[in-house]
Amino acid sequence: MNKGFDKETFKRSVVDNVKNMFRRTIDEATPHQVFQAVAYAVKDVIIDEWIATHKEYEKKDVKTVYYLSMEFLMGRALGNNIINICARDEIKETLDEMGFDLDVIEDQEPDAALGNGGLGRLAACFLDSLATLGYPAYGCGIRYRYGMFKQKIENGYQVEVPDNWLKDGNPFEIRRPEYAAEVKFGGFVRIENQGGVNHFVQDGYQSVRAVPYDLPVIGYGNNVVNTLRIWDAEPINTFNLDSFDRGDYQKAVEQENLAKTIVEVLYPNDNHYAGKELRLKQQYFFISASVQRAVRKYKEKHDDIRKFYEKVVFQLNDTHPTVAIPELMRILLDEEGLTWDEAWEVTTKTCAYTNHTIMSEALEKWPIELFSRLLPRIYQIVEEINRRFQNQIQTMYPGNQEKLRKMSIIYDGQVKMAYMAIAASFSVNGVARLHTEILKHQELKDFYEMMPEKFNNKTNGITQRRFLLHGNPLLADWVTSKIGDEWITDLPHIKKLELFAEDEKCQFEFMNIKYQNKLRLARYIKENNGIDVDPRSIFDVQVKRLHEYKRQLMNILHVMYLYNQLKDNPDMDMIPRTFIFGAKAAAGYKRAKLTIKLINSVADVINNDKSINGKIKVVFIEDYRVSNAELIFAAADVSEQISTASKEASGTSNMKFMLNGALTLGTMDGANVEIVEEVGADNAFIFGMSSDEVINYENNGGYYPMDIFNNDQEIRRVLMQLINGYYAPDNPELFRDIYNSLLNTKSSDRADTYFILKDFRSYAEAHQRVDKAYRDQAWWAKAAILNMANCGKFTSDRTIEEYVKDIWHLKKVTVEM
Ligand code: 4GP
Repeated sequence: MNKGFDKETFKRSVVDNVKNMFRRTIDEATPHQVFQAVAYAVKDVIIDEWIATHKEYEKKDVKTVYYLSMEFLMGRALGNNIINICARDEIKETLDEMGFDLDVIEDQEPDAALGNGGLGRLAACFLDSLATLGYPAYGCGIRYRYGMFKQKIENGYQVEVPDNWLKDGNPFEIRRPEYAAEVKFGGFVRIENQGGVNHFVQDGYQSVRAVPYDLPVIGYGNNVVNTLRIWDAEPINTFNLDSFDRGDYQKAVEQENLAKTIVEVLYPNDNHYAGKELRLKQQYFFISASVQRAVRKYKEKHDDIRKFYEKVVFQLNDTHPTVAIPELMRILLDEEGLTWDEAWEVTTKTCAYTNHTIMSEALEKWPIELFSRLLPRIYQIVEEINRRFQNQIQTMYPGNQEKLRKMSIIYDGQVKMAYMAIAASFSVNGVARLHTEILKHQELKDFYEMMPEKFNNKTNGITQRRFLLHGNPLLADWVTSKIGDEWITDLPHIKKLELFAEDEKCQFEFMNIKYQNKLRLARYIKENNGIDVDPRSIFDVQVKRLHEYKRQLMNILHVMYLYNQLKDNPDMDMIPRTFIFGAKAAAGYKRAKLTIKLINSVADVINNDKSINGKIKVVFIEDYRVSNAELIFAAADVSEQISTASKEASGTSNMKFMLNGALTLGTMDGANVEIVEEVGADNAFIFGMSSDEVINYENNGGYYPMDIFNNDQEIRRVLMQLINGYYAPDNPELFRDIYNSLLNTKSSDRADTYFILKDFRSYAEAHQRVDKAYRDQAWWAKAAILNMANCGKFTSDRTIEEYVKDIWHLKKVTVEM
């Protein structure tokens, strides 16, 4: 209940907005226009709280975290904002009276897809939790003109369509030209001696004007509104005749182009580094603007820049924002006149770094040539950071050349961003217990040995406000009816559901709600895919970015195997299963895209085979994104979390499924380990090699998948179907690359790098356990309720409290209205 909400004011506001913005009466407005009008009306409701929050921050002179991230995968704002101002019922009713359906209006909003996957969505969940807990925070990122591409499936193939999310404007954003900053690229560094002191001046550069747009991040029911600040680029001086006259024509054009291209598009890579010059420009662009602004803001109230870290902490979301380190050094040295030691002390007390992946292809390494050409002054500073860091290594490990070679920030013609992040941060964290242990003892072993005190774990979390309260209203209401609504801001309260796990009536209610949600998803699938799915079948779901290590391939190979069994024995006793996939592949990731084609080809054959009586259906949901994810989690029975053990840093969809009462079918990887610890191995389906086993094989050159091919007829049959045209009659060679990746030892990679065949039998056996378990509906309902009851640990509220306590040291603020 929102006490301040007034129906009549809101109605008037919506009607007036339609008039003022579109010169239409409300009954003439299109659904999209109504969406805009409603969004502006909601903005009216929160604007005073937004102002009040920042007044309070200033009054209290609070310490603030700046969450620096190339990605914020926010999804839609309207529905979430309405939930967080606690006015969902009121606004729904008001709109009903006006003849509009809130769900339809929400559907008009494009997703803000300024992120790829886990890392970007985590940032969005963190912002929600920070505001809800009342901590002073800014998210700082880029206002990409085009976000994550929209995925179309044409003839089974992924086609990327530009995501022009801003084409109708963004009702919630506010442009803040008063905070614009200049960001410089290229040129050279000149040393100017003024009164015996050397000054470093960048000359001959190109520059752009960074202009921030602020988006409100609303805390749940607490009047706190934080800010996500995303930077747009504009030319410094719009292209004009002045510069033409001065003979600067070329430069003026270039600066205009730079401004246009720099924020044009999000790189669509997940767990992978693209190494493109423009990407480094994007990084420095938003970092320089954010750091400059943070310093300026600090100086408005404080005289002593050497105490900057008392009021500011920068959290680096992976290595993408690591140039914040030399950029802060630059400002402190060149603009604030600090000595190196003073500047270093401030910087190393301000910056903290989170690692999100051990995938080696994700490690950012910039060629010196590129880095120094683009950021000449920053490069000088990195060299000095490296020189001093090398000295430190030599002092600790005298004469150990190996250490120097392995740990240098600059080595082999490259700048290694992760090493700089570790050397200069006061905190280095992984995102699940197992992941942090692997960082400490494998990937970053040398660094951990040298600076163990920096390393810590922060197991990821998710916001229950979006992923249960908003995404699954039926189940959310049911939970509240049983245990009250404290879980909304204190998820561990959900433990009380345990009392109901054995209660037959509750089990029945739970299963009925799940069924309603499956119907809702079935309707979505029918509308979007034209496929009929049976809501009484088991909904077995794998939704996440497409990546070899996540092993969607193992999933579809298993579907092929199951289908073979059914073909041989049409009367086979099995509970009908709907295998649901959703995944975008990076635009340049060939094998991932071929895997999407394979899934769709298998779907085509199986879904059209009448002889199996609909016992298996395969659905590839087009354009998996935050908004349809909410429908998918609500409807899932089985959550596929099947990465090769040791490869998935944490995973967060595993937590969203659990929150919605799905059972995990997974490996002991990432946060699955902690999920199983909370809910008990009996209430999950665990299979496959452990991370130790995987790492062992890797250290010893892998294994021989050919042995499996030779000895296991059923697996061989599935693999042969990849190359005999079974699923591609027109082009039997179509899936040859996938076949080769699993078996061919000639290819430069190890065959079956991700141990798909090695884990296959154990995976198939786990699927049998699922089938058997589902037959006992009472058992299943109980296990599902227990999953919900034990997901308290996985709220991002808990994660944020840990960051605050161990790393950020912020104080909670209350905002009275
Ligand atoms: C992801 C990890 O792959 C995932 O396990 C983790 O849950 C998530 O970050 C949030 O920490 N990494 C990326 C990436 O998205 O691009 O490296």
